[in-house]
Amino acid sequence: MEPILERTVEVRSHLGPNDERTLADDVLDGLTRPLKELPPKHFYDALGSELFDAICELPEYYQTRTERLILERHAEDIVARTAAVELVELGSGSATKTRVLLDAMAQAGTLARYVPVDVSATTVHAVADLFAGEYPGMSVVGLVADFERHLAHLPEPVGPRLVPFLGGTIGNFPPGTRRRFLRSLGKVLGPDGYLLLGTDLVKEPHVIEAAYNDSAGVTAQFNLNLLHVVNRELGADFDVDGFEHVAFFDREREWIEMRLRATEPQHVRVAALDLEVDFAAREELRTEISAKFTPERLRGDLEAAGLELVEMLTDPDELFAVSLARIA
Ligand code: SAH
Ligand code: AVI
Repeated sequence: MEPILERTVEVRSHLGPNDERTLADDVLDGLTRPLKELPPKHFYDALGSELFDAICELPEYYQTRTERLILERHAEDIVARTAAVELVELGSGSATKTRVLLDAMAQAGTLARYVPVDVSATTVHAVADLFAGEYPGMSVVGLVADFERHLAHLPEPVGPRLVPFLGGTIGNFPPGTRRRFLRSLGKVLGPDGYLLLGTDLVKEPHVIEAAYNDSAGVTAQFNLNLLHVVNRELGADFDVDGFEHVAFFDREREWIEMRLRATEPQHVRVAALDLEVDFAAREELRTEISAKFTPERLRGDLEAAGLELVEMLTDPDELFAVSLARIA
């Protein structure tokens, strides 16, 4: 007789209908500063998540295919070394590369549970439904949550944990916050867990800049979508056509900056905040930094966060790295 496999699928939301993912606070703080700025987590409404998936397919955006290649080469070893029975994935998005890890765990017979965590409700629901159907015997607990605020709501471990944080998303934190965030992962990992961290590597600036200035203009749409999000969620009246996409590599800080530049002076009202904001002609709003790593930068960040670099895996062209780390 076939064994009866117990599996459950559940999605828990820690972002209520009126929780604009801290958007109101971030807009108030960010648009009243001398250098205007908004954090990148607000890109990811349903359209923003779709646009990010389209970016991952672009010829210029080498990150996704390279990270997948590294995972394909090493998934079996990673699973054997970590003895993981569950994946707790931060910023999972549509989790296409995660399948490589889930397949390796299923093959090893250790796969018990998948916990995708993302601010994008649409992607968490879609991934939970899709993966539950594809991996019989695996439980799924999806968390619609902000990984900067809601890590305490993760379910108790069911055994050794692997925590993938892929795509280079760690590079989207400013340096101080990045180390603080990595430190907060210690509790999530526990004594026998491992972090699996994807980082984009420092390389020729023109290669990096091309990845954020693609010829099809998808990254520009992704960047500009942030203004649509603020218009819709906070009743703002940004004239989106009056802004242009800017992305450049800061060689000193070794990070990409994405900005939105007002082509002409623009007065914006944010109704929900009773806020009026002026943009001068050519004034810029910073929307994202995307830090690129050297092995030293990576080791330094991990050490400062109380983590130990166990192994750094890279591709033959050293474009991207996937690293295993655990509590020091
Ligand atoms: N891991 C996927 C997606 C990377 S895109 C990949 O490698 O392709 C970054 C993802 O992180 C998006 O899905 C976005 O919604 C999510 N994200 C960004 N900031 C977040 C936050 N503060 N909390 C939870 N998820 C966040
Ligand atoms: C999610 N994150 C790692 C992407 C990056 O490359 O920094 C987001 C992105 N921004 C523009 N293109 C892609």
